Amino acid sequence: MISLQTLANRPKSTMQIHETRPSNLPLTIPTLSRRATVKRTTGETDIQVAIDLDGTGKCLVDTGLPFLDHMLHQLASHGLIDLEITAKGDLHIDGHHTNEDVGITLGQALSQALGDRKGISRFGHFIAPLDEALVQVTLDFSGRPHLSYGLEIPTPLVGTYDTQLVREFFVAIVNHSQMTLHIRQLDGINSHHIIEATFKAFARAIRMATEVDPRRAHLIPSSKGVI
Ligand SMILES: [Mn+2]
Repeated sequence: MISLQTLANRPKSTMQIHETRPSNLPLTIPTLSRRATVKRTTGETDIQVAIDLDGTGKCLVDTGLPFLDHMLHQLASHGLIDLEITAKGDLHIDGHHTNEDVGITLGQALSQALGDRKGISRFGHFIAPLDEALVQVTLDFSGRPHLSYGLEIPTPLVGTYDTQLVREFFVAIVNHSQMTLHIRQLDGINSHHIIEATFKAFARAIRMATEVDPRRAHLIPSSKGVI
């Protein structure tokens, strides 16, 4: 059996990703630039998303849907993702198109920022509590879009936000980032708490899945060699 001391004394040959960092870059800028900007304009909405997966949680979002903005702040803050989103949508009809198209554009930006998925952990999971609410999120940047949605939100509205839009948002982001996503509500009474716990768990699961695994930093994390 290998002792912990033996492991600690091993040469750190697997940490090459740090050693290949150009010396003129400050330490806060990762070797891999995992940023993307996507602009999407339709007859219904005009959306721009800028994302940096190696951010610090800076968030500047204005979608016209205040509760969605609040959730996107959770995503940035707990995912350590820098996020800038502006959306101008047909809110005179309702929030449906804007909510969905923010999900689509964010999914596209996430996919672009990840590129060929080389070096990432790929899988992520988290269980987040928010007071009485408890939500489990499990995801895989598999290249195969799938959503299992297990939330039972007890009220039709949170503030002015239609709670049916939560599922629509995740459908959009799953399809356009090609992610497998399972959301399970383990507990919860309050609608705001249930949705916010979901976004917190989603953020932490994304953070886990997008972290670079130094043991295979230059490899695509699939036995097939491609995602
Ligand atoms: Mn809140």
